[in-house]
Amino acid sequence: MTRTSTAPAAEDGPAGRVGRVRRTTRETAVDVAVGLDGPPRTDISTGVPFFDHMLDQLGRHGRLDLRVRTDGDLEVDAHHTVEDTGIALGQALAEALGDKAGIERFGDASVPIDEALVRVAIDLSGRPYLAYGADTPVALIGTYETTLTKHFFEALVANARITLHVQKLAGEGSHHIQEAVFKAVAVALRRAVVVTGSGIPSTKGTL
Ligand SMILES: [Mn+2]
Repeated sequence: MTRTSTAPAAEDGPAGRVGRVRRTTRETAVDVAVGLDGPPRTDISTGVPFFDHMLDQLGRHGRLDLRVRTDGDLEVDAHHTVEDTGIALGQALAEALGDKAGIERFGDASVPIDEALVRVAIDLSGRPYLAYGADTPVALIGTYETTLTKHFFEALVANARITLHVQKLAGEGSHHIQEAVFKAVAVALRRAVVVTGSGIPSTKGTL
């Protein structure tokens, strides 16, 4: 079956450093627009309610202009929808970051939600690497499989070409743990993309 694109994610596109990716396969049609310089707003629709909730947290706490429209084969399960959204968002982030001139490059954040505490460190390094240690006590939140979150970040990291460490330091509630992951990634990313200088922040001269 061929997927048809839904309405474009961004009629009035984001300003400043922006990336937009439209990606259609036999399994999904994804339209992602991301702006690193605001204005902060989110418009998310993937057909997977818990995933929408998490992407909304990513956008809000990252102070991103984030639009996501994914029309996926949910009749199979949410796997392709989550993974392909991660691929497109990673590509859009890479596009928005451009040559990375002047950015802070590194960012970290520790985010608690009640009993849950998650620490995240990011390097906008040009090299994809994910270290993910945030397992959850239960495998399902609603109909969302919590292992999909790691798949999402694998896809995002590979396509944005960033190094991402995610560590759960404490947590009992699976919803809290997963939400703390997305919020911590958001805050760490916000800190890493900030423009504080002018040159490329690498002794190699490129990132
Ligand atoms: Mn929540």
